[in-house]
Amino acid sequence: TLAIPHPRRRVPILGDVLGVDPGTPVQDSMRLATELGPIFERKVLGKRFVIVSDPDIVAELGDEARFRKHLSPAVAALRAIGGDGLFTAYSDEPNWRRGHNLLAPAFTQSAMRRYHESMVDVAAELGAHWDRSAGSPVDVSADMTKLTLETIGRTGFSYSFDSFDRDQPHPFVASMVRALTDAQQRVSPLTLLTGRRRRRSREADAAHLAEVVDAVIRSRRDADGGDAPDDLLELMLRAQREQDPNRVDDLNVRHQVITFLVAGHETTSGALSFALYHLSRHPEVLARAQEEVDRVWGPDADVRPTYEQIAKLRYVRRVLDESLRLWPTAPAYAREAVEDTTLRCGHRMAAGDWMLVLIPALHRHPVWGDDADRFDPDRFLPERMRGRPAHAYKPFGTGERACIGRQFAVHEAVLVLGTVLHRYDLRGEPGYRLRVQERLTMMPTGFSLSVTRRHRTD
Ligand code: MNH
Repeated sequence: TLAIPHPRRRVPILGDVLGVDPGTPVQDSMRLATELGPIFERKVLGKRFVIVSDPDIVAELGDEARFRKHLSPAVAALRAIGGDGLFTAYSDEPNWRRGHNLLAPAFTQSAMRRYHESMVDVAAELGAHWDRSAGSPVDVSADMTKLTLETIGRTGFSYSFDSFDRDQPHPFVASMVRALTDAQQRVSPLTLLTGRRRRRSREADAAHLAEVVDAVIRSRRDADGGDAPDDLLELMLRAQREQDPNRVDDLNVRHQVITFLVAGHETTSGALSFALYHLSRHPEVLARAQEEVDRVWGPDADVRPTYEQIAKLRYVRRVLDESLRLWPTAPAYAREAVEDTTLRCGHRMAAGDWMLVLIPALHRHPVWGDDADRFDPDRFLPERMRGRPAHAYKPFGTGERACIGRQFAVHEAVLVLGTVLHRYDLRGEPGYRLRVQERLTMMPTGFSLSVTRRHRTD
């Protein structure tokens, strides 16, 4: 089989650790991809990672007859909180297909109508919150996290975290961020040494998440069953009551609720934050996007956009797509060979061998042109997309294990960007340089915006 390049300075036993920061495995790998090319390997303490960003290889790995989702070591570590919920289930675990069959109908494009009014309500609460900021800059990632957690809580589980009424984020968020960071760092040689304390805090976080979720479920079970809300939780509880063949047991319901609360807000929050970052850096893009929202939604300062008025924001959608190109907030997914196979490029894989698709590197591959690092929403104009390989853009993963929440995320993100653009002028801090925090997902940090109302209401 072909040799795969690896970092030049390799240390015995530890592996490829020189110049590597346990806090930034993705950004380190992005750098390595530019040095070593679209397929390379990293070894860490005997664990081997083959990291790919070539559109042809990614297309091949998407062949569901030969490959399937692999749980990377970090995702496998997340089973401590997600169990056999949709995201962390092995494809051959029975609860994956049951959960998928049961919940997929709640994520079709037409199902988004059901969530639309709640999404508008939460976006309006963000507006009220920002209006109260009275001239002092707002912490973008923190506020986007409040907003997206609130949205998935209310739409999925008819549960409010009261995110905008708190000075401190809901403790669920702190536990979640620690659990995600811990899962990511568990594969790093520099953090394996901290043993028991780490395990204790990991167990405490898992217990806290389960406790919050069990309270959500209990409050539903205790409620008068007469007019139960039509949401994700109800889908699962109803299937139990009606002995649906796809019903899942109580433990799996808990895993699904944790999964959706985490997967349903953390990545969308990052996507919104990166989009706002780029808008603050590109006044011409900001002006065009504002012009579009004003035209489609009209000038009324307190407009409540309709469901149909969201998908009409074509330019705002391109801003989102382009943000997810440069900073796909779920930056990697793993694929394993179902049987022994040889890639078209000559690499042999035995059954079970796996590769990690490094999405931000794929999204900056030369097929995107020699200005691939530049933010340019018009790359997503239909006529410019035609020339590009279909598998060069994978922010939502691939195949049957691709993101179930894609339409949800896009509807929510376009709605929120539209609301923010319609309501405010945005100004970033001139000296800010983008810093990206990694916790399995990607999130800008230290990024604040000054927001001022555009349309006077008084
Ligand atoms: Mn989402 C899977 C990215 C929003 C729920 N999501 C995935 C995968 C990617 C992804 C990539 C595939 C991971 C893998 O192959 O290992 N998701 C995103 C991004 C956003 C996003 C970039 C926002 C932007 N995801 C959402 C939202 C929800 C959600 C919103 C729920 C409301 N995602 C999931 C679930 C899975 C998933 C559940 C696992 C699906 C499965 O394996 O069946």
